[in-house]
Amino acid sequence: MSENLDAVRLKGLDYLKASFGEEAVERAIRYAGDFTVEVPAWQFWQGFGGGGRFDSRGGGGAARNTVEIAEDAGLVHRLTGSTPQVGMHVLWFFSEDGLTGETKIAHRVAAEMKAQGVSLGSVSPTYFLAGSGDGSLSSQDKNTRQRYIEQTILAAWIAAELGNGSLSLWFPDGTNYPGQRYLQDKISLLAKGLSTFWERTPQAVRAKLDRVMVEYKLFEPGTYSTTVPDWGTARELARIFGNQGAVLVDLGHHPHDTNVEQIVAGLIASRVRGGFHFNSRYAADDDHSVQADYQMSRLFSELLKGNVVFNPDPSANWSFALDQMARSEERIPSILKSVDALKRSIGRAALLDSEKLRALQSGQDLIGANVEFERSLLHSDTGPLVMESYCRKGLHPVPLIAYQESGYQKQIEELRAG
Ligand code: PSV
Repeated sequence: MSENLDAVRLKGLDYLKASFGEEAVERAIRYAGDFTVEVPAWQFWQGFGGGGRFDSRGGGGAARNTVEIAEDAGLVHRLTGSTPQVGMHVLWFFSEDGLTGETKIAHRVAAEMKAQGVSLGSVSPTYFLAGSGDGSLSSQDKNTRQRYIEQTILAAWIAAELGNGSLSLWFPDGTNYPGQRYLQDKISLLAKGLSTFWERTPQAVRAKLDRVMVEYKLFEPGTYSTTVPDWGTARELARIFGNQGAVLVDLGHHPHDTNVEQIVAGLIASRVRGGFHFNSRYAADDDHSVQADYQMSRLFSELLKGNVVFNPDPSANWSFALDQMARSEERIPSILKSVDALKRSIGRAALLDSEKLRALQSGQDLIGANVEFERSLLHSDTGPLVMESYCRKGLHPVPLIAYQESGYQKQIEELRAG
């Protein structure tokens, strides 16, 4: 098998060099190798149902607790060398009762991650568990709002002290029927709650935070209205946090066929800081693994063009995380597949001959520009250069195969059964 892989890698690289030139291929190998992405703790975990949301077929061996999540995340990072951080939800992973987060538990989980060679990444306060039926920060109940403000302050502290400095906010706030609530009340309360959170967060914590990301979602769980439905609303709310405010783009939160790269391009051009939750929206949400499709390459093309991936100034870079949770599949292969898809996509974007494209654009050669764009972003097979990027790190050229050959899946299925 590995001899065959070597042949595929080497012949594939020859083909790519002949098509795009040595320099472009080297750049693409470097970008594919250097690209890192945060993995979501919840993907490894058995506690949360998702994937065609409520599907529970298959996918044995899910982690039962944070120690096992750390083991799985550590393994994924050892196989890929590209997933050093793990995204966390306070009320899922740092709480006994799902209502209050505890710093003691956060410290313990951070140590569990460290023991496996990974660390805490972005932190989400978790606004969608018990008691948020009428919303979180937009609830009519003062105590509920208060509880979630406290929760957000705590999440900020954890993100600043134990995580990567990114606070990630997604609100399940919305309504099921017209008239259920005044929509203006909901958005005003939510904005007020965020302002109060920010005012009350100690300056030392605020200073250590890199960014506060506001995520939007067109639908769900509210079936009639969603309080933060689009990037514009998220942008307005992010202003509360000044230079630290950012918009989080989650691919699964748009209608099918939305031109998400147009949204991303607009945010970058307006110098709005950003973050990404990668997934595919086949489930009309964030449940499925990333697809290395044309759109994913186009997104990376905008990100590279905007210099928000490998910018030497880290604050200029967007933050990149996977957000997937499908119960119907084996968890670790699903993550490995996503990492591979992202690397293939950034590789395609890196192959683009931007000078040639510019010349075609200047000459208003619409079809010529489109053909040139598609040559790298749609038609190229970047698998061989992704393999090469792994080989250069001393890793197996295909982490998914290394995983399948390791016997780990069988081991966790037996060990964690029941
Ligand atoms: C909401 O659907 C979401 O996309 C948010 O990012 C949450 O943090 C994540 O999924 C997990 O439910």
